[in-house]
Amino acid sequence: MSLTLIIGNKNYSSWSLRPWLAMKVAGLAFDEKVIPLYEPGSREQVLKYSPAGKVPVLLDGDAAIWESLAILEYLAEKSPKAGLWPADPLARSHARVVANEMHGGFLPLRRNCPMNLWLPVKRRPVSDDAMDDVRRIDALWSDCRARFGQKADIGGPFLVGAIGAADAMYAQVVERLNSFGIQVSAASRAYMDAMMALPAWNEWRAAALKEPWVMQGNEPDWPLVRGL
Ligand SMILES: N[C@@H](CCC(=O)N[C@@H](CS)C(=O)NCC(=O)O)C(=O)O
Repeated sequence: MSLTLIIGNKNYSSWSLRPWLAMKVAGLAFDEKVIPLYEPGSREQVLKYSPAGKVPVLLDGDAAIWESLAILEYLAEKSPKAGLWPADPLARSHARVVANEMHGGFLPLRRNCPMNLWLPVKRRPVSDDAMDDVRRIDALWSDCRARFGQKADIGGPFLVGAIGAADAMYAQVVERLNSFGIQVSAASRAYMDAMMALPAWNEWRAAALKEPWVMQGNEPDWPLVRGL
């Protein structure tokens, strides 16, 4: 298959990070095309690839697949050896549960703490409903680690052992909690550290920091000097 992933700005596009990270950790070869979002003409460019007008979009030859979770499912079906979902049925169903909980939820956290890799981010109070989301995510991650972390046949420091689609779905939450300095339990922090130690994570981050686009209200907490 000849895959191209259409993504938004790496600094801001939390949905784009999901399939991008999954494809990198799964070792799937792909080309990428970055469309800077919320610029004049951005929407028209995205609409060339997806009628929904949103990124990410995966192109497989002439076919276009949009919606991050559908892209992950497509990749898992096309490349079963990539191990994006665990082989064990119970671990697999739990990975799908937590991925779906992320896909449809946590709106207050997503609104209140936008993804932004320029550190430190602008200080702002984190709302009570966003903190409710943080508590639920912290419990969900800790529960995953307690259920699957010790299983010798599954193994690995990620949500259901080895890295996969569930982790890809939460990658942007890891980034948000880290950049906003939000405290979580030791188990969740260890999970975040494992995610942020991935070479793919650092590849995305390094590319994000080189991007020239600055979204209003999401400037870093220091004067941004262009060209550095
Ligand atoms: N449910 C979609 C959400 C995609 C989404 O909201 N993408 C944002 C970027 S992170 C976007 O394309 N925004 C552009 C716009 O709304 O015009 C998914 O999972 O892929």
